[in-house]
Amino acid sequence: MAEVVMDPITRIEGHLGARMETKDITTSTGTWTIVDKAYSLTNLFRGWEIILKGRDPRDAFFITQRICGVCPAPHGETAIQALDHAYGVTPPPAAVLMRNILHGAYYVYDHMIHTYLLIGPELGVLAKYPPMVPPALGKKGIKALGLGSSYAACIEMQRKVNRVVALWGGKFPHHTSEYPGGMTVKPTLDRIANTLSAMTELWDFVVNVMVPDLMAIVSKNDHIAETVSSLLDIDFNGLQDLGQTYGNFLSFGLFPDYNDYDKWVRVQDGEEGYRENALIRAGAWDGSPKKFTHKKIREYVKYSRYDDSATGLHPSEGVTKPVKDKPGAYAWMKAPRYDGKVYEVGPLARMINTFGLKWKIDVTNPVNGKSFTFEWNVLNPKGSVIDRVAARVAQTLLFATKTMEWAIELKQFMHDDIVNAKIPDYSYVPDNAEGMGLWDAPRGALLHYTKIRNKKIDNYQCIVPSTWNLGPRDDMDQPGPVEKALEGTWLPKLDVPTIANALYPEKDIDASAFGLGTVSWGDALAVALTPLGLVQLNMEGEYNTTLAITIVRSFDPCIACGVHFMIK
Ligand code: NFE
Repeated sequence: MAEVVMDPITRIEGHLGARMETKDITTSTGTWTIVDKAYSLTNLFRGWEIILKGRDPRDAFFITQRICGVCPAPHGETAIQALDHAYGVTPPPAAVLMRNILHGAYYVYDHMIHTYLLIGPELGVLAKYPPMVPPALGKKGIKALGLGSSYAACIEMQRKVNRVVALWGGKFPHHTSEYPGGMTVKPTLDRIANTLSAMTELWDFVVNVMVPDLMAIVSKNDHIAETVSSLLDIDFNGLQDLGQTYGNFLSFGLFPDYNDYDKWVRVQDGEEGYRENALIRAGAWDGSPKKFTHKKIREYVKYSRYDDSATGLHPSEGVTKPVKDKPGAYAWMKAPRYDGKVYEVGPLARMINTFGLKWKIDVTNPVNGKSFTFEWNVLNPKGSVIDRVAARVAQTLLFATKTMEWAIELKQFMHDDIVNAKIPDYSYVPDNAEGMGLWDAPRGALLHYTKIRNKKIDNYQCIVPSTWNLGPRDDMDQPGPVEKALEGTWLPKLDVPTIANALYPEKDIDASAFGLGTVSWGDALAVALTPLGLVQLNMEGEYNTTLAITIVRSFDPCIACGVHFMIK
């Protein structure tokens, strides 16, 4: 058994590492090193409780958006939903639509950035040089995908869609326009028109670039999987074999229907349900659809750097006592579980809970009448790298279309002043109250809980997507989703000449000519190689970790968000 450490894992948000214990398996084609046990190292403590405790409860909307520069908007939304709930107010139809438009546009930005800027280079790499294959295979004509031009175009598209978020948010990141029970912006014709024109361009990008890029990845993957399988005489399906978890998928729901907001709220009250009138449903899929209730959520800390008294608690009762040197603990995240089981959250969870294992997304751009159909059969019902990417692409298409539809629907409320529920006045804060916000951020199910005492925050808690996906083992010793996804992954051992040839297959390299024989393979080199979309090495440079790191990235980790925080 060897220990392989990937730390830092780059091209994600925050400070993540993974420690892997290996074992060797022998097949007819040779001996391979695979991951036996994996440990997700969330190397960050942030202490937001110190900032939030004793504050005006409304500040949570502004402050929690600073948890993360990637997903500020969902934290704002979830904080505001917790405040709506605590205030006992529901937003009027125009406010529900404007919130949906703001977050619909935000989602397009977020899923696009992951598809191209964060995991995109990997998918090109895998298509070009599947790392377990001898570099010689690379010379047999497997070509790069040429995703580079889409990568550059995505940066410009991102700018355009973030303008839409700012139209409704006042600014982005860290929008300012939501208020308990509603919005502080008005539905105006210029906002609606600008939204429609920008989203039409984005819709074209999704249909003409993003979906074809996904299909190109699929077809190259099929080709590689076939080649690898026949050359090595193994059963290998490529990206669909990589990164499976437990087959349990959790979502809280997203984009409520303004005509039926009660159904949305009842789930905040603890009722079991699907929020089926929302565009994305709540659910706890475990092979078949199951209703969701937040009452089944618990957090465990056996392997987390928190006092054991915090274990097994519902978020409304949680305690956080950090213990820096706790024996056996290896994470700053807690381990959230649903009904005692491990659930994956995120784009795939949303799609499966809403559409099952076969998706047919028929959309029509309401501005110009262009139609498009996206179809996908989930390739691995336990989850995989390619299914997660496909789910993001499907949602980008769906949400880009819906954002336009909501903007058109909003026109009927344009001359309406009712963008806020009735609360006594803008300075009103309830004396004592509790509220639960349940939303889905791009990386998955997001929960904020606020407890107000004497008009101040007495207790605030978040359970965020990356905590579900990247958290450590729980008290029952069940590995978290990413840990589970890593186990069984191939980690081919490489020597320096092999690495050199993998990097530059067109040249028959004498490694010493590059001075590679004398390079110290530290994390700096691993980091440097990663953005080039080439072979990724563990810190000692002995193992090729490209597959492992691709699996981790397919979850779109965010450690800044995921490190649990709590105020009491
Ligand atoms: Ni910081 Fe986030 C999202 C939230 S989560 S990116 O999406 O909430 O891990």
